[in-house]
Amino acid sequence: MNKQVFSSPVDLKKVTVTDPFWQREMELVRKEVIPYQWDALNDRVPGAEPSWCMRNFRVAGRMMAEQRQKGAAYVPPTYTYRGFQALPEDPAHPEEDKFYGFLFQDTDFSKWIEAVGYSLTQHPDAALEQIADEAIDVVCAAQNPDGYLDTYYIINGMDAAFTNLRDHHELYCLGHLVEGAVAYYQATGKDKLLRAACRFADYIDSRFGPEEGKCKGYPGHEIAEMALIRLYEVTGEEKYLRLSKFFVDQRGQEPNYFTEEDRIRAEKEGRKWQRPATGSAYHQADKPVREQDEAVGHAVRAVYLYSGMADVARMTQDDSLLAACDRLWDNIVSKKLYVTGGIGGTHHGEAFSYAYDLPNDTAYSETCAAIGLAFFARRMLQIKPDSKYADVMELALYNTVLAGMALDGKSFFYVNPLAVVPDACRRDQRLWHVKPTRQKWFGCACCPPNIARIVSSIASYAYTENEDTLFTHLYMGGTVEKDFGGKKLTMEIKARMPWHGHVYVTLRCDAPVNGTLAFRIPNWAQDAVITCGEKHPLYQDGYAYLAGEWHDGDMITLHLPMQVRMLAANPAVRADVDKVAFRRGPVTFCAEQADNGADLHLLRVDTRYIGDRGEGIEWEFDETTFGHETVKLHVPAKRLLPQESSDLYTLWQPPKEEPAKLHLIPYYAWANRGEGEMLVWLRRK
Ligand code: FUB
Ligand code: ZN
Repeated sequence: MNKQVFSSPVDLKKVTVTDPFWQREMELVRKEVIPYQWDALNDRVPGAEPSWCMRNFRVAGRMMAEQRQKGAAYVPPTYTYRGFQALPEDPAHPEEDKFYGFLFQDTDFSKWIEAVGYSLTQHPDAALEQIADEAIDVVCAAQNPDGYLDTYYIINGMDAAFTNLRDHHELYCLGHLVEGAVAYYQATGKDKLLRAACRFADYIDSRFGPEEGKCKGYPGHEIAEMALIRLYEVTGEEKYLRLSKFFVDQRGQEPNYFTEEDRIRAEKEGRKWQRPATGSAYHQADKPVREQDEAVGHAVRAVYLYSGMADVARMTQDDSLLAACDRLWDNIVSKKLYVTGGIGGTHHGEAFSYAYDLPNDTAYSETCAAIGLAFFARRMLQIKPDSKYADVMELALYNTVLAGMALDGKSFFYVNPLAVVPDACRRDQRLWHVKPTRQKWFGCACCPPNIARIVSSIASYAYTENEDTLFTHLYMGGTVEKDFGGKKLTMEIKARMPWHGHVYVTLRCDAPVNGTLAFRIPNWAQDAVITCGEKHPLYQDGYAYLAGEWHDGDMITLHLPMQVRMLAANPAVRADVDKVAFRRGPVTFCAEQADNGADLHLLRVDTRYIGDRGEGIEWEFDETTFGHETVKLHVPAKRLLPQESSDLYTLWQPPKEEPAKLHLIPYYAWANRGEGEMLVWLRRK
């Protein structure tokens, strides 16, 4: 491992994002998603499933106040299990002192406050900050005196805390709380929530660890691993790094913690115990992490774990852990990644399927999983600046992550299929997880707030830095400041990604500055050209390094050609044999009924007229269809004509086809013009 090249995301306060594409997305989060989410957290969205989140914090806060008042006389509740998702018997009259919602409902707040933090960094807003401060007061009032903070157990009975680490998300709640608290602290300098998060982490640290008498368990849903590293980075407290490393190292060791925990619970509950047939693979705990080489189980959990592993590998310079990360990365990218940057082939367990099983219509491809893949990619980039990570990060971001949110920011996809026939989604139980239109909100609202937090912090995926290098991984218009040995250099970037491949960088500094600027050459940009006066770049692992002395007004120009590319999948992907998909730059395209009529399956791409560099495909910039600039493709095709007889089966005859054009739009923009069919992989002639 070469520590010299390690890097960290730039401080969001040192960045501005002004390019039309990302600014539009960030403004949607700021103006639509954050306020809407706040209403959702407070159960004020008519017709939407209540979140119960802030209500649970208030109930727990009342219990804490009662505890303080009664002192030793306070009798805490004895634990009652009320289901993975507790709902009131009469929705109009929830009981005063009960916990409702999914048992990880607290994280709705944590993700909201995290997005608020990032948004405030770019766009100060006193009114929003006041709402956030008041929300933080409510949350902090719910914290146990010992630091514990998960309202599910505080309300339902603390005696059962940590008895079901596998399913009950306590450490997941810790992780999200930490992420939210750090973001809010970094944005505002206010540390009330950060202190609460530290107290919760300290309490967990006092209960978990290698020392005798401490619990040897680890998160059933990962995220604490990477969150604790963030807490370590912001506080400098080594104990958080040690705890994160403990969770990573402990995972999958024998005797298997989750299996034992389940056996003990069964004994207590008087239930007959059977070893789970699937082992602990769903939770990535079937083997110690350093022995894992296949991405398995719940996809969000998996990529959150791998992100934490990458963080620990970097912090402790652990080569064996990094090697495991690399194996898992390669496994995902070479066998389990959708052409849209999504992951998770099956809705059973919201999980990775086996190698090359990437069905299009029954795909799960959860929005959160694509977000987690971007987390993993950014962390690998922090260890090794290799464009192979950034290429996948970019693919996930521009396609599945953005598809998760409607173009007006008011509705969301949880599942991101690559083939949709709306009627089939209603009639066929195998497709019930697939929605042909975005939903207002979800009882299990993991995805929308996750989109809010990644979009509003997009600059921390675009730029990372170390002492002497500023890395640009994604191109977006705006500015970024870098301190090189006490001297400030600002890059002013003009870019119009993902539609235009020209990037213009102007450097600003008061006095000459020495340092290295590294620019990613995307895998889609064949024959990229970089010009920078007399300086010549050195190329390594997909980055162009420009080093030396910089002066005010120096310019760097990147030309990243964006041909339309017609892609085929490895023939081992049964679902995509004899089909093609289209990309231009980092954007994957799809066909929608709105442009092509119904029965998309009758259209075939006529590949005879398409060249290696996309010759034969017409494309145009289009500002009208979606109200912002996009690109449309027009692909030569044939349409199968209806059969004359109504028989189900007839003797085969050469198909009767008429010439047609397939009109394609960016995948992220699908389902914004009403309900209709959609296809990413198209049959080919
Ligand atoms: O379990 C918490 C979140 O809910 C997961 O990350 C999502 O996949 C959804 O199951
Ligand atoms: Zn989700």
